[in-house]
Formats: sequence, structure tokens, C-alpha cells
Amino acid sequence: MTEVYIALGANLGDPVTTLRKLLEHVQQLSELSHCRCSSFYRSKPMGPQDQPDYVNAVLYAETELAPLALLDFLQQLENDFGRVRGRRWGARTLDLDLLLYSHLKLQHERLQVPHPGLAERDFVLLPLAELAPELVLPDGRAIGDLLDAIASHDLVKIT
Ligand code: A4P
Ligand code: MG
Repeated sequence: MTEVYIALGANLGDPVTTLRKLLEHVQQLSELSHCRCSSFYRSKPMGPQDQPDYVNAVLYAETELAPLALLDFLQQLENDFGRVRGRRWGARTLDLDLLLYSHLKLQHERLQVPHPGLAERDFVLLPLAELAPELVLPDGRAIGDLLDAIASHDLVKIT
């Protein structure tokens, strides 16, 4: 079994409901076990500002899937949960990023682990630290130090 952390993000439709349904769903699947989810946080969009605020969280789980098989699994979940019908046909309402796969460092054309944006994103670091306050990344950096280093935590804990 490998310990993994997965970032959850949504900003279309009803993000809180989407994330709740996702969590209910994954608890019933054999691919992920021992699931624990952080609080949900509302965050200002990183990147283009003409989009709704995000709801972000981090999920801890254990898995027997190999890294690329886990990516396939997460992308299938995005497809199952992330499509809104109608005007925004095909728009994704759910983003699942693999943050950490135990202590693995991987540079593959489809998968980079640890997730390259991890250390700069308060909406990832804060929920991650909630689940694993003593976490140390594969490169030796401690999560507490990363949190101290980023400018502001423009996050509101919502549930
Ligand atoms: N990929 C490589 N490494 C990974 C990984 N560790 N986990 C590849 C998941 N996927 C990984 O991702 C594009 C490709 O990245 C995948 O096909 C996979 O092979 P995607 O999910 O299809 O596209 P995306 O998510 O739109 O692009 P990207 O670059 O992942 O965007 P980000 O970085 O996820 O940013 N603001 C707030 N407040 N909160 C957010 O959650 N998210 C984004 C999206 C922008 N602004 C945000 C938030
Ligand atoms: Mg993504």
C-alpha cells in the first residue's frame, strides 16, 4: 500500500456538493482506502480572475495502484464527476491533482510528482498541513516551512 495525497478543486456548478459526492463515492471504491479529507476551503482563483472562486481540499488515501494507473483512475473520476451538461458542455467542474505518491519523485510526460505547483499554492499547502502537519517532501522541505514562505493565505475554511 502506498500513501498518497490528492488535491481536490472545483469552481463550476455547486463545488461543495461535487466534492462531497466525490468523497462518498471514493469511500465505496477499492482503489482507495483509509480515505481522510481535509476541511473545505474557499479560495480566490489563481490565474485568470474572471472565474468563480474555487473550493479546494486535500484527500489522503492508501492505494495499490501504480502512479500512472492512479492518474488514469483520477482522470476517470474527473470525467464521471466533472462534466456539466448544457452551455458549458464538457467544462470540468472537478480537478484532481496527484500531489504526493509516498516519497516518489517522478518526471513523466503525463505525470509529475510531487505536483510542481504544490509549494506555491496556499490552497494546497494549508489543507495538506491540516492532514499532515509534520509532512516532509521528497526533497527534504518541511510543510511548515513552505507555509511560512508563501505570502498570504487568502483562504476561508468553509466546512
Ligand atoms: N499531470 C502532470 N502531473 C500531474 C499530477 N501530479 N496530477 C498532467 C495530475 N495531473 C498531472 O491537467 C493537465 C495534465 O497534467 C494531465 O493530463 C496530466 O497528464 P488537467 O487536469 O487536464 O488540466 P488543468 O488542471 O486545467 O491544468 P493544470 O496545469 O493541472 O492546472 P492546475 O495547475 O491544476 O490549475 N485557483 C484556485 N484558487 N484553486 C484551484 O484549484 N486550479 C487551477 C487549475 C487554476 N486556479 C486555481 C485552481
Ligand atoms: Mg489538474
